[in-house]
Amino acid sequence: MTFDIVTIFPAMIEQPLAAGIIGRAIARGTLDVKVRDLRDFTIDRHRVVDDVPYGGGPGMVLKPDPIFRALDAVEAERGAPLTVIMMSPQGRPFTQAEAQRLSGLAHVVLLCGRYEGFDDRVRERVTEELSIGDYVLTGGELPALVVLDAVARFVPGVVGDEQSVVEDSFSRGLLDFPQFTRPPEIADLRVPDVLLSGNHAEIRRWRKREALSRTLERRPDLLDDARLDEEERQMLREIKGARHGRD
Ligand code: J9Q
Repeated sequence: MTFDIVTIFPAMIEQPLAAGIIGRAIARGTLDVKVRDLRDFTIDRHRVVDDVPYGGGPGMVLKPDPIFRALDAVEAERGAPLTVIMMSPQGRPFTQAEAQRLSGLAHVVLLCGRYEGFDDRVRERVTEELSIGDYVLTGGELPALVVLDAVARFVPGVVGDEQSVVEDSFSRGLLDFPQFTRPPEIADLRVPDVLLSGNHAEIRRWRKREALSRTLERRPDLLDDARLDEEERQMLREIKGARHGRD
């Protein structure tokens, strides 16, 4: 899968992508990421990418023409039509389901905004507008990295253990169960006995119950859409019953 990322700060993208699982996938050629410096698509001496807003007001707006030229260049290389994703607080919420859907595409272009945003005419060339959450950032570079990371995990060969991607508990709509490793005791803190018992049926049930009670405690909203089996629905009733009147 190929990503083209259009930004005025290529270093913000390049350094993080060189590390870890994504870095290895790029080195192996499983992923191809091309970072495009928006200033390379200006045609004036000073490589200006922004301008004052029509109608006045604070801040600067990203000029449309360098973005149009950048998208023309990507289109010439990758072929039309492009999937162009604009990172913006006005976008639809980016979710795990969106990540999986986008991983089915051969190429994705990520546009990173800055300042007060893009000239609105850029939206003519945009196929999707995505937000990673309701907070104010200085630009779309970190959101673009978030989207790339979540999408790339679904590309075959990126994550070593294919099974872990599909079985990831968040993909099932629940929070993870707690994990432990050696030693069995540290500073008087013990690993739960069941995990040392070797009883795999018990361990599986304990993990289910922990994932359910954590989700109920911390993110009850997730339970509305979670895909639960009959055993999990029964456990959830028990957990709710045991908690009754305690909160
Ligand atoms: C470009 N705050 O915020 C949340 N999702 C995307 C964004 C964002 C921002 C500023 C610029 C994207």
